[in-house]
Amino acid sequence: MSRLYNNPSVHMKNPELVEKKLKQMAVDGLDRLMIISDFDFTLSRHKDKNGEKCWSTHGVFDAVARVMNPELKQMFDELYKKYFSIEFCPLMTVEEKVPYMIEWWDQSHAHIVNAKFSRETIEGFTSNSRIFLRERAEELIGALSEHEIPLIVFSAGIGNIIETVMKNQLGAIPETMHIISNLMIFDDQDICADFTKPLIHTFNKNSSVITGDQPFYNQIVGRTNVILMGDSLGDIHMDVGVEHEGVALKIGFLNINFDTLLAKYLDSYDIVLVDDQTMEIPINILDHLRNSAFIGSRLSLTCHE
Ligand code: MG7
Ligand code: MG
Repeated sequence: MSRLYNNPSVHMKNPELVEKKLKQMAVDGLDRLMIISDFDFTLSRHKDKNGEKCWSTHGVFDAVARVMNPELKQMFDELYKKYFSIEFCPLMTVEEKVPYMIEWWDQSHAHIVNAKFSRETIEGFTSNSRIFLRERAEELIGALSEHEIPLIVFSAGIGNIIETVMKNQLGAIPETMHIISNLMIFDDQDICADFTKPLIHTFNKNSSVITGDQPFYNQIVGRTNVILMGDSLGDIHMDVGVEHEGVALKIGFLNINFDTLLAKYLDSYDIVLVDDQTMEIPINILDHLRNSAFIGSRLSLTCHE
């Protein structure tokens, strides 16, 4: 098991607690497990192999605007400049950030709707976008599907774009994967005319935005344990309200501002992966849970802090 953690990107505040959670999950077995994951910069890469920044799902519209409507690009840039620093500000509280996030998403979506982009344009730009699944994400998603472990992708990005990326890069979306996100609504001319409500932004990713009867309810009922993955501090409550009374193991990808954010991430996430563009650790954990279903082995961890 030390192999899992003998990795310089892994940081843990409380390795004993991680060990305890893993043990419980191993005892309970894979049929009690589900995964809840963020998409942008969690399932998708933050940087490519050359160290160049990748895009979020909203970033597709920066590219569309750059080509089709430079004035709109200017407006998106101004919004980004103003609000991104608030989203990741280490000094502001979540409560202080929320109204700004609503402003950002509302304005951005209104600009997209006003520009009347077609489905074809959006899908075309998505297929040529710099959104790439993390290294070994395909392998992880394949293993989850093979073991019928539900994967709930919970994103404040744009669900239609996630779907296109998944279809392009995985071939198809497994039956055990479900996307909860902001969706574009197209009119009868296939023009993007609105976004679904309630709006999902960085800091309201919890049961308050999961409305109605979810079609995947049957798949997650009885799944008492959760592995949660995110790259923002707003991702740590994604399991709140999802009925599970067992263990939640939270894995945080810290992509930026390592020095100022690491302490906060260590307080919020069980395992923090610093500047790691791979799904190696989640895969190792899943492998471990699979194997220990037979062995019930004692886990020994070495960590780097
Ligand atoms: N994000 C949120 N919004 C925008 C936008 O209008 N443009 C760009 N380029 N990025 C945006 O998964 C959600 C992530 O997407 C970013 C409205 C935020 O930084 C957020 O973390
Ligand atoms: Mg994210």
